[in-house]
Amino acid sequence: MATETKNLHRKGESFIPTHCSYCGMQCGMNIRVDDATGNVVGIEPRYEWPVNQGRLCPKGVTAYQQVEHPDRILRPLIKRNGKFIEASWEEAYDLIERKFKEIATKYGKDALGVYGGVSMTNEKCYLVGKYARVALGTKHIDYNGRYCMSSAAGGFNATLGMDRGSTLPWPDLLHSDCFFLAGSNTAECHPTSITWFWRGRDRGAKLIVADPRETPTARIADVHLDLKPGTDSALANGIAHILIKEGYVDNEYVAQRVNGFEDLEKMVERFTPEYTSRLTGVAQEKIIKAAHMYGEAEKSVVMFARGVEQQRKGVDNVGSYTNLALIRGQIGKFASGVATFTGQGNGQGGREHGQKADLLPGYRKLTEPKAVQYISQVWGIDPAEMPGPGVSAYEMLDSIHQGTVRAMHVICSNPAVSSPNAQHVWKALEKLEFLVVNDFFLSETAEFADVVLPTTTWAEDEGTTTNTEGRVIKINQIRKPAGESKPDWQILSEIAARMDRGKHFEYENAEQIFNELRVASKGGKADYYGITYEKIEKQQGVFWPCPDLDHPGTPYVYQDSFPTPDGKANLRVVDWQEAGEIQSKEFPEILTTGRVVFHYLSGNQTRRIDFLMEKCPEPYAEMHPEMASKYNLQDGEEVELETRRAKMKLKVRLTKAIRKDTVFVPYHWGKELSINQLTNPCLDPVSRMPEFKVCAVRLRKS
Ligand SMILES: Nc1nc2c(c(=O)[nH]1)N[C@H]1C(S)=C(S)[C@@H](COP(=O)(O)OP(=O)(O)OC[C@H]3O[C@@H](n4cnc5c(=O)[nH]c(N)nc54)[C@H](O)[C@@H]3O)O[C@H]1N2
Ligand SMILES: Nc1nc2c(c(=O)[nH]1)N[C@H]1C(S)=C(S)[C@@H](COP(=O)(O)OP(=O)(O)OC[C@H]3O[C@@H](n4cnc5c(=O)[nH]c(N)nc54)[C@H](O)[C@@H]3O)O[C@H]1N2
Ligand code: SF4
Ligand SMILES: [Mo]
Repeated sequence: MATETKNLHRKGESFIPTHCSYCGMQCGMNIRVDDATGNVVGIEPRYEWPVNQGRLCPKGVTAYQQVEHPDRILRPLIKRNGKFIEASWEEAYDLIERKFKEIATKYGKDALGVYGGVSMTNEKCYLVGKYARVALGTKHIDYNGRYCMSSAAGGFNATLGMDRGSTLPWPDLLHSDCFFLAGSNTAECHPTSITWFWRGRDRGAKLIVADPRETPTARIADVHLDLKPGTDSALANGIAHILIKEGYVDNEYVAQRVNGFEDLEKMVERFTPEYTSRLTGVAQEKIIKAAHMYGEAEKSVVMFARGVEQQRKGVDNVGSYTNLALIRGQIGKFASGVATFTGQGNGQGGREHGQKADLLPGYRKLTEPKAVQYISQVWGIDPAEMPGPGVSAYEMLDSIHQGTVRAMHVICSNPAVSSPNAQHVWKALEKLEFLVVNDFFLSETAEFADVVLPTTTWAEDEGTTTNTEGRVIKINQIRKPAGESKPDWQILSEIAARMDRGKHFEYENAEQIFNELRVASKGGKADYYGITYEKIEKQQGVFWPCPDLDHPGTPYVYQDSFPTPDGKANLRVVDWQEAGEIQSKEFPEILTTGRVVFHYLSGNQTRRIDFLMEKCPEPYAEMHPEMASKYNLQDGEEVELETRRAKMKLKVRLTKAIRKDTVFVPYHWGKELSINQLTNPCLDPVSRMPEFKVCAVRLRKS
């Protein structure tokens, strides 16, 4: 446990420093604990923490209310005759052992699937990968980050040679001259970041926002590029065209550090402002103004999020925007570069250490024999036993329909709400012969389960996460686990023992797992070997890569070269392509989905917090009054939205802050309120990211 400090404001209380349970900002906060009961009673921001400097958002200030919440699952649940009955851990484990062994014997080990998540610490995420491959022996493992960071990962790997979400530490933003934000609603989704832009603007920095909606983020922009959903690579190519034509290219940087400039120059030749405007729907003057603003800035940062990534061409979009920073010579320098906003709390670390279908710890590839050899030795198994690469999250759920995966263990995710084409996914979950879910609140996915295992919340265990900057930080244990709940690492280790693999999972605490992870990541791209719990505490976090104990960590990556075979970055030269589904006579409008400030992801955590539900109780269809009048709809009336997959009813919310051809619906609700019933499971060919951000929809007054 971390050092406690007495709360000077309230007698009988202590403060324990930790970080928020929600987004990738991982804001620093102190949890208030009642000394007499040991219960969590409140939260206060940490002023000394460099990323949020005393600020928290509405989710952050209420995060503590999860810990003592009456909805917590306190004992294992087993479904009998369609109803959950409380059971002992032994009973639950007996059943899991019997079913997993039966199914593996009958259909092979690959019939077992593991579906992980990155609201967990690095220690737990690492162990989920090891559990799938060593305890269950299956190749079928993937995780919810597939729907989140996979296109950023694919784009950065291809252009920069490595997948670290940010090339610079956040406090640098204070010194940047221009921010180019694409598909990020920072004000609602990474609220404590927006102040970095406000403070920048106070000293004259410019803000450019590319978003089909005039979000609270776009409202403060110097230029708002209100593009049609699905046209990002066209917009980025159009900006590159102007930068090249008007002499904004850093020729020296490009000559020394970048491949593919001539090809890019040739390809973007046709992306004149006129052509770009026609494709994207953004006025030519705005495109030109944005290009000049970005081109003239000495220190600029291109930043993006799911708006550009959750598309069939998410990887291309990431590459096309990264091109801008590369031709301007911005990457690897102070207060400039490129960054994607990490979504979930440990969206960065959780994708580095082997939860992904094709990756082993430290970003090692399962397809590389040397990597398999090394990790097998760390895990104490024969390399021949290591399962090969599996398939992506949506494909794994889909494969249940083919009988490929027959049992599944979902750990820290709610795919019944978060997956595209949700009704198809519900049928798959129903079809499973056996489903185990680890969660602390009964989720829509857990309702399909045969066994639900109660886990601890983030406040009841310790470990590390890696924030949006790439800074590895420490989550501290605040109180003892509620009821009979256990940390995920302990549950997985105990099931491993039941699967006769206990000797590979002998851990007494999270730190032992971290020490194994350090060794497993050693020599990989995401090298954590030099990071220890003490060092994190001493240095306010440690940026990876950190290859040895004397190494201070790496706040700035790519200062001298890129981790590619020739040390140079590769421009992504891609023409623009249509979205997977485009408007037609039958489905004439565009549907896009995303978030609101008051809810988090599938909503399983935030729909239980009174304050947040009062602020935003249900989903709605946000549209322009001109679109509404076409369908004779008024504010507050019910509209039926229908896509090729399903239809549902929602209340209309009118706003002029959205394109006239686009409907926006937040996705934080399940069952009949789930907009994912309508979304398109069309996948990016590289990242296997579904196209949550664009599909064709029709409206009917209901
Ligand atoms: N309040 C809140 N905060 C969160 C979360 C949450 O659920 N709630 N979740 C966290 C997680 S896991 C994530 S991944 C992040 C997500 O953070 P963001 O990516 O910022 O959030 P989204 O609302 O998904 O999408 C951002 C914007 O993309 C725009 N957009 C839609 N289509 C397009 C397009 O084709 N091109 C462009 N350029 N923009 C488009 C939308 O209008 C939206 O404003 O937030 C994190 N923070
Ligand atoms: N239409 C549409 N769909 C989307 C998106 C979109 O923009 N539009 N965005 C996608 C994105 S970016 C994301 S990240 C996904 C998220 O999708 P999900 O992963 O399904 O969403 P969460 O609500 O985070 O689910 C996490 C679950 O784990 C539980 N949990 C939290 N911490 C722990 C823990 O430590 N251990 C265990 N065992 N359980 C824990 C929570 O209670 C919750 O039930 O949704 C995706 N789906
Ligand atoms: S910005 Fe993210 S990390 Fe910070 S308080 Fe809000 S949800 Fe938590
Ligand atoms: Mo996400």
